[in-house]
Amino acid sequence: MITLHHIPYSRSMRIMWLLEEMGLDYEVETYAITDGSLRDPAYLAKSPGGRAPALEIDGQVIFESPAITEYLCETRPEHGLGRLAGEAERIAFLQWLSYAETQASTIASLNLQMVFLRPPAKASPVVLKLEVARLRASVKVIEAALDGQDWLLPSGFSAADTMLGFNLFAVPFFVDLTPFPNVRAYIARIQARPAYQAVLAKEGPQNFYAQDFYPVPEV
Ligand SMILES: N[C@@H](CCC(=O)N[C@@H](CS)C(=O)NCC(=O)O)C(=O)O
Repeated sequence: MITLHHIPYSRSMRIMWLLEEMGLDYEVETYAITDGSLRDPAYLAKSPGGRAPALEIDGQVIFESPAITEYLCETRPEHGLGRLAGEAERIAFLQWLSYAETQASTIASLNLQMVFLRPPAKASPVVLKLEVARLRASVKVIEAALDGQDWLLPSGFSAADTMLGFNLFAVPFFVDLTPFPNVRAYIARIQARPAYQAVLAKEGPQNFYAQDFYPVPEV
């Protein structure tokens, strides 16, 4: 049995979505960032950094969503969701897996400052402005990549989309997507996928973001 160690609406959604796209059976063990469950020694033995996702599969445990994604694609090539060594889009595929984490690190920083910090702790408006500008710049890259194509790779949907597409759940809380029509159409295509809808049905309503949009306070 495959077991996904999961925090709802976190990066582990990437793996849940990929498992759904592959039609694999899996169990879910759920954690929360704030209740100490990620610091349980039994969990730290699986994911030493106390982060999610971790995936138990084929008699081993893997942490880090890009590594899990790559492993699933390599060991289950029949689903056609990876671009394996020697294939034409291999380099682009690997780049997008890593780029998803480059962008997610900015989202994580904004989540920390805009959502988790509670008074009297106060985020720096200067840092927030810089981080939002960095996130917007990272969206521009996706906008350009999607010019004339539906998915990140010209040949069609792949696990690059499950890695990076997940980020686009969070991005609209911080960046106005009005100037990014390709990205908005991409999000609509993601939302239309049955596997993505299955993930949302399992997750239930998100209660992480309390506002529709988090504007940067005036400097
Ligand atoms: N690079 C890792 C990042 C994993 C990560 O930081 N996950 C977050 C949830 S999105 C987490 O577990 N946070 C718990 C914490 O920071 O204590 C990956 O892509 O799997």
